[in-house]
This record gives sequence, structure tokens and C-alpha cells, in this order.
Amino acid sequence: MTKISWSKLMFFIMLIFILALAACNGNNETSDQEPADDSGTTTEEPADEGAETEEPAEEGAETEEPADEGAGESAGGESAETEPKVTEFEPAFPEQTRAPAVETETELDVEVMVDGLGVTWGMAEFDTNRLLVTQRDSAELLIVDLNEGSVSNPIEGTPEVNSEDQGGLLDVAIPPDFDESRMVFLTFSQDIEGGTVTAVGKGVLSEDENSLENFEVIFQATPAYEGTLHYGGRIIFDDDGNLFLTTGERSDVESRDRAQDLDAYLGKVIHITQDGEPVDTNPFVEDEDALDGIYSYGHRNIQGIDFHPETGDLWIVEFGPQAGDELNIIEPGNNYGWPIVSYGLEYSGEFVNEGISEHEAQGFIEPRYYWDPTSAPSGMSFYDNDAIPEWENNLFIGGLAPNYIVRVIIEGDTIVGEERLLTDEVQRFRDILVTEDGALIASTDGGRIYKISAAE
Ligand SMILES: [Ca+2]
Repeated sequence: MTKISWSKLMFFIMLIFILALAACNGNNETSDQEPADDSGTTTEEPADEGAETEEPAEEGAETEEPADEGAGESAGGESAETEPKVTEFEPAFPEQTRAPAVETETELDVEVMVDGLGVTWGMAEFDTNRLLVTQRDSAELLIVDLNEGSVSNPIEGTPEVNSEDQGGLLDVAIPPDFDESRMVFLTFSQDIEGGTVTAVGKGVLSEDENSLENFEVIFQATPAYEGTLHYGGRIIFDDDGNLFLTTGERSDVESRDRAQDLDAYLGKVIHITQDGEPVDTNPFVEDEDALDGIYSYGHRNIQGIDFHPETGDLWIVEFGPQAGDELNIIEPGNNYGWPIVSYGLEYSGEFVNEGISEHEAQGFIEPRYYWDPTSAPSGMSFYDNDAIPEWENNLFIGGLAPNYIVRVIIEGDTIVGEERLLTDEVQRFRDILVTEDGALIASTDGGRIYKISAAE
């Protein structure tokens, strides 16, 4: 070896060393940002099982690269999920998890319309480009004007809430006849005798938009439980003007079995009128031992619900424990299996129940899709607009941790593609809404409201 080639070799070794060092620094910056942004929530919602947190245990350890060979593979090609599975469960059918990655081709504008709010749990467009939004912890109901990026003073007349942990003022929705009735529906965690419940109430938005008048509680998802986790709390109206309400099973091992009980409103989809009465076509109205408001059961904690714009199917998304978050199509009277079966594990790493993942073989309804590892799915909305044609009828779900918006492509009842959006924003995405104009609106626990639309 000559002197010249030896120094060339040394040069290349140094170059590789410097590049490797730079790459390491880059990775450190990325992974450092995530725990920092989540720290507020991590302290509020501790990570042990009793005080379940909606966060995967290995939150800070994310990297861009798959940890083992083939982790991102799926039946239909490269999966949107690049992290290794945390369980050894196999899907009941190939399309049930790790759908092939898809990518939006439309050039998008992403704008932060509002910043500096609290946990922005629910949103409803009550007037073109004007939203009613809830603040979970302060229990404030605000009006956000998307044209001006302005935020109103808190609306008077909202209910007292229990805002510990996951509780507070949760969802907001308006009925199909809002323009005449001006009725606004809210969900919240309420202190009653014996503990807390997920409650639904309604009030009339005054003409000056400063107050909710004659607010009254119309429904309480009893029994009360001494706990401040897993309230569920999403509401949506059907075409008849009746309400679907989602609940949780209150998290603890001692309360979670109530998801299977038809004499409790915990871990259910509930179907009620605007007066809080059970809808008379509900599946258990003839069953004397069952609560008449129950529509479906065996759920863990549902924070997303919407109707498919084309099929009319009612879809929900529910948190699993460690992995096993589920997308389900809700049919009346069906049992979705929690806590008997699950595609997830306890936070301790132990099996849930006996570690059986198959739903159908055990007499339960299979989720149409599940995530392993978790997507921590919260609010969701179908894109029922043609402003971005390639998004039409796609489902968008807020991911709390890891921090992204999930785009899901559905054919019939099968998930055929998945994309993760706004991964660089490092926000806990709490609720998703599609405006009349076809903008995708996403609220976050960090107090932001994003507007995502086709670039002009
Ligand atoms: Ca299930």
C-alpha cells in the first residue's frame, strides 16, 4: 500500500466517522422532542395499569427504522407501520392489521389556525367555518372562527365537571335541526353519588352566542364508579336525530368486566333520543334484564365514532391496552369481546384474561382492523367531501401517541391502505373534523387546531 492510498483510506474512515456522528445527533434530537412534548400529559396520566394512560410504554424509544427485518411487511406490501409488533398474536384475516402504506399525492397546506388552548377534546361545525370546541380540563366551551383564527370568550351555562385525569368537558355535537332548535349537546364526566359517570347534557345556544340556556343533563352512563379514567364520551347524531354515545369500562380490572354486563352502561355504544330516552328499536328493549339504551357491548374505551358516508355503516375506534386498538363496525346487539379477548397485552406485558386474541372463534365480533403497536386512537371522521378527491370516503383518526393522524382507506368493510400524516408536528391529535368546505381540522392536547387542505 502506497502512502497516498493510505491517507485516502484514512480520509474516508474519518468521513464515515463524522457522518455517523452527525446521524446520531439527528436521531437524538428527534427522540428527545417526543417525551418533552408529552411530559405534561405523562404526569397527568400516569403509566401504570391502574391509571391507564392511552400511551404505549415505549413511547420515547421510537426510531425511524424498523427494529427487525420484515417488521414493516404486510400481506399487501410495505406496511405504514414500521415498528415491531409488541404481541405474538396473528390476525384472524390478512387485512386485519398492518395495511399497506399509501401516500397522499395532493399537495397539502398545513396551517396552525389556533394555538395556546388546552386539551381540545371535541369540535363541531355549527356555522360555516365556525366551530364549537371543548376544553377538557378547564371545562370551557369556545367558538373558534377558522376564517379569522379567532377564539371567543367561554360560553356561559356549561356544566360542572370532574376534570381529574381523563375527565372534563369532552365532546360537543349539534343535531340535524340545529338551525331551528339551536340545541347544543355536550358530554362530560360528572360527579354523582358513588363516583363519576359519563354524562350527556343539552342547552340552547343564545342568539348572541354568549351562553347555553336551560342546560340540563339528559343521560348518565350508570353505574357510577370511583375512578377518573376511560369515560369514552363521543356523541354523534343519526339521520333520525337520535344520538349514539360511546362509553368506556372505567379502566380498572374490577370495573372492566362491566363491559360484558347488560345491566351497566360501561363499555358500550348507547343509542338514545334527544331527551335521553332509549330509542325504541334498540336491540335489548324486549330483554327485561338488559338496559334499553344499550346498542352494542364488550368495548374498552371508545373515543371515535362516525358513519361511513357511502355505506352508512357506523364505525368506531377504541383503545386497546398495550396494542390491540380496534376499528369496529357497530351492529345492534353485537358483543365486541372486551375484556374476554384482545389483540393487546396488559401494560405489565401479561395476557389480558387468558391471552386469546381470536374474537370470532370465541363468539365475538372480529375488529375490522387493529393496531400492534398502538396508535392510541381518539376522535375520528370520514372525509365526506370532494375537495380532495383521493381522500373521499377515507377515514381520519387522531393518534395520541405515537403522534400522528391516521388515514385509513376502506373498501367495503376491509382496510386496504394506511397513511400517517403530520408525524413531524409531534402533537397528541385528539379530535378530527371535516368542514363543509372540505378542510380536515385536527385538534390537539397541546392546544392547537390544525387546518389541512389542498394547496392553492
Ligand atoms: Ca374487541
